[in-house]
Amino acid sequence: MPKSSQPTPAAPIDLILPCLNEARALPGVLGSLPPGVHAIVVDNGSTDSSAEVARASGAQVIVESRRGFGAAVQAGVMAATAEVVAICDADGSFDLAELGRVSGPVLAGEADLMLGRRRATNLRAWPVHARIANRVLSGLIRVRTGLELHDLGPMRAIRRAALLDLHLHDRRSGYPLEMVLRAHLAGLRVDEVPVSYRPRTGRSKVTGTLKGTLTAIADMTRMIKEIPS
Ligand SMILES: Nc1nc2c(ncn2[C@@H]2O[C@H](COP(=O)(O)OP(=O)(O)OP(=O)(O)O)[C@@H](O)[C@H]2O)c(=O)[nH]1
Ligand SMILES: [Mg+2]
Repeated sequence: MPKSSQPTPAAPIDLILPCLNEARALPGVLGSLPPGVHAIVVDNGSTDSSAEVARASGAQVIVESRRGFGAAVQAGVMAATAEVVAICDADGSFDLAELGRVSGPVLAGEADLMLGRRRATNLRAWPVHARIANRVLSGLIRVRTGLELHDLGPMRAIRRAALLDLHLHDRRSGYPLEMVLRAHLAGLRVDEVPVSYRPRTGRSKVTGTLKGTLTAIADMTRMIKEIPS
């Protein structure tokens, strides 16, 4: 058979799923993995059966005892081996059938850091205060960087080596913002593509709670001040 007619191997992507008590959501999330995507669930101290459910659904499970979104994602990055890593919440709020929109341009070398710009599928998906906070933050990022970003969404893709080279140090909810600002500073091509945002499965921990929202705002504000333009 001529070389060109051989089937192309599935694109090797490690999908990092930070997870804190998402046992209810995981079967749906892991049941919708696109072909060629290996799931790494990072159990961040869950007290429910997240780890068992994730294993039973075929995912690789690693444990990060240090609490925080950034700590969980970074542990997943360290455990990953694929050239391209994708990141996604484990709460069922994203449709993994759309992951290729985000990872495709990175695999094709057309973007270095691709973000999924969230488009709420209904009003319950994204509380108004979180939407407003996100819009203000995106505006600050546009002014600061000139990047045409409209969301700081958690569904992302980047080459693993490029992410490690950014030496991110936030381990809480400033991590996604630090990634964008440092990627821009490093000269990486940062872009966004629309993805659906659905109501999460299970109880809200961040955007639906006052403590979670305030912590996220504090972490992001610190990050904006800390990183040079
Ligand atoms: N909040 C929080 N989430 C974590 C942590 N570690 C891992 N996660 C996971 O990170 C992802 C994002 O957290 P979410 O709680 O969905 O945050 P959010 O989408 O801003 O807000 P809600 O969905 O309303 O809770 C989920 O998959 C969590 O399970 C942590 O320390 N705190
Ligand atoms: Mg969520």
